[in-house]
Amino acid sequence: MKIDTVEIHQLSMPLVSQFETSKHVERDRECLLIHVEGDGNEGWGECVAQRVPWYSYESIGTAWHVLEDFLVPAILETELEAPSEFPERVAGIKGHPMAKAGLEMAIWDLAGQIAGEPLAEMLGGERTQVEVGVSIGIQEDVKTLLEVVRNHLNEGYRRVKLKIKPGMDLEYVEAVREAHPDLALQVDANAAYDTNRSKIFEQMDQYELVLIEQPYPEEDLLAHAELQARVSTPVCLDESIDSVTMARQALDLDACRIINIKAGRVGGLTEAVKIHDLCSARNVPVWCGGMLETGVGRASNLALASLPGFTLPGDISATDRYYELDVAKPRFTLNSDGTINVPTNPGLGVDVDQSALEHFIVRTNQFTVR
Ligand code: NPQ
Ligand code: MG
Repeated sequence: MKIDTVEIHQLSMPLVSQFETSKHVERDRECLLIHVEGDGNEGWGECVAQRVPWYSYESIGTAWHVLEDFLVPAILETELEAPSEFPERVAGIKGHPMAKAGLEMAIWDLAGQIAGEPLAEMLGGERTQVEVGVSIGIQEDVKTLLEVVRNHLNEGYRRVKLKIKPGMDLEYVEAVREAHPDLALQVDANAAYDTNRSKIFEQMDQYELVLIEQPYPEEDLLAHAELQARVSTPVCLDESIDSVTMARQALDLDACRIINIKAGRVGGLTEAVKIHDLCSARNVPVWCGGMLETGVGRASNLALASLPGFTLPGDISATDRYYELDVAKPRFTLNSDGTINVPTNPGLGVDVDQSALEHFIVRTNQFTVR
């Protein structure tokens, strides 16, 4: 396939409710949508970098720059046999995994359109439905959190992840566990804890959580290994795992027993599948993380989560948990068994709604040959 046109759109989409983590509060999801054309077909991709680089060093601004100045020129008008060739094509450009993953996703979609094959099938997916859960931002008090949890359970979610931060942790977890003794419950600290604060996680063992996600700063694998040796709850890494190499080191160190896979964090679906394969070979459960994606990124997550090693529910909620109006059609809905259907149309299996898109565009740039 040969790509002759690339368009980058910066979007700003209002969230149904604000999302608060240990590091940042977001009210509007800003992201980049990438459109590629080639061989008479088109593909869409989503770059999950955010306006503010609180989750990782990438931002909308750095991704725009790296796409415009380095990534798009590296692939325009050159022959690509398969999307899996993309990572080696851009290997000379260090870092910036979210920028790379956004463009790679568009190339996967394009390849799927050309081949008439759904993304899930191209990646080796086996499920037609995937188990999902809901990620709940930090709430102002325990009472509010209990109401929010109750509402999501009424909607049909069967797994709940609570965002925590120092001072807003044990009391919240205890209250939710008390109200819902059998709920699949897990926590995510987004690297907010000091490494000498392991006591709080030792105390969490009594609440029988599915996992504790990224308690410590991402660079510190040893601190996570020390924690895993002290607690019986599995430690799960998110921010720390930016490649299959890092995943191997984390597992060798016993720094985690579960891995959250996000294609955006690791440079694309090709690398994400490699991490999945490594973990499957070692019997380490993985699950698909989320970045408050639009329907474009959500479709990609569903395809990825259909691979056999994704044995824990993903942070992939129904569209209406995040957006009143989305750029992609159809919207994703929750089935009564707490699953969402994996798209079956070619590529990502969703269409971008031009009028919705225009509603959210902040700026656009087009790159084309001749
Ligand atoms: C995580 N996601 O697992 C992330 C982090 C996160 C679903 O918990 C705007 C855009 C707000 C991206 C908040 C979930 C966000 C965001 C949190 C990503 O760590
Ligand atoms: Mg996380």
